[in-house]
Amino acid sequence: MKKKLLELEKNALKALEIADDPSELEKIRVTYLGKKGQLTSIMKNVGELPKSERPEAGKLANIIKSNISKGFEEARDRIVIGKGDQAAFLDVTLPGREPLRGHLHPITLVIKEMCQIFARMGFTVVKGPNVELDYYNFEALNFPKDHPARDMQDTLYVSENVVLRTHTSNMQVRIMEAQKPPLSVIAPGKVYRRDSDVSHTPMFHQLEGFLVDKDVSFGDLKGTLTSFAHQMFGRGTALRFRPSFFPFTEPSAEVDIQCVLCGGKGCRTCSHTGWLEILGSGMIDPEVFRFVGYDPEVYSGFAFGMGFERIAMLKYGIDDIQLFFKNDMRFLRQF
Ligand code: 2NM
Repeated sequence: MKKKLLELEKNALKALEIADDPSELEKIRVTYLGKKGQLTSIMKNVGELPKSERPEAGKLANIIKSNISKGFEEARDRIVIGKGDQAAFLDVTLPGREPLRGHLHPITLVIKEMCQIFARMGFTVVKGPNVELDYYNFEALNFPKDHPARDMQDTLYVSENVVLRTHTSNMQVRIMEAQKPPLSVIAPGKVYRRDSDVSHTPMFHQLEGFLVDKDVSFGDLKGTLTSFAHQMFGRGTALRFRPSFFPFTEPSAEVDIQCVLCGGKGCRTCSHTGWLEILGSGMIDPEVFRFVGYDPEVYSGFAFGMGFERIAMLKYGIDDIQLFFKNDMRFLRQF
């Protein structure tokens, strides 16, 4: 019986291998696996064997049945799909699978929203090179040669005089060189610094803005940034301007908003201070105007810079900056 079974398996698999149309396939199925097929009739005979041989024969018959069934399915896939006749397997009554629909990245959403706010206030949006001359990234912005930002620890150098820009202010110099005031421009884009932990990534996104005209005052800076914060975080949001230092502005101020999570009462996000730092700003240093050939006695202006990731984290309540760049669908799907 064992020999018979093995022979039958061999013949069946061979037939399945050669078969190349559905009706032939069906004939093979009936011949070997059908109710009156060869395998079925052999299996019926198992009962007539001596008792000691029955288990082994039964087991073998079952294995062979499953091998032939598998061969049949493979042949069916090969013949039906190979001929492009998928309709044979297509159940048109099943609900369709919805295609994955893409959407904008949370950082892109925040970039768009912030650019719209400043565009409504009359700012022009410009973009420029990410690989920049040391001159535009540092020199003309009044960062002296021994400034710590120029250290290799902080800046990614391409060569001695070329860096990956560490801020988007490189654009401000390029614009001022090419145009005369009045000017109001924002520059969104990628910037690069040698840093990586829960609050830093080596690439992040920044918005810098500046405005130059006659008689621009610190009041204009406060008004513009207050209007921005109110549009971004809500009308009632309180702001706080703290004295600070930047090489390209004098005087300089860091700007805090009332904590968006606790409303100023104090919580973990604001380190129990009630305030969140969101940007740096100041009146453009006369030294910067000298570099680009503007007369500091005639013109004045303000400038500011902020990180999109930080704003997005506050807006959406995200506690790990790395999440933005991990491509994890469980995170991205939520926006
Ligand atoms: C900041 C803070 C303060 C800034 C200054 C300039 C320029 F080119 F006009 F001088 N652009 N951006 C600036 C000033 C950026 O970021 C924290």
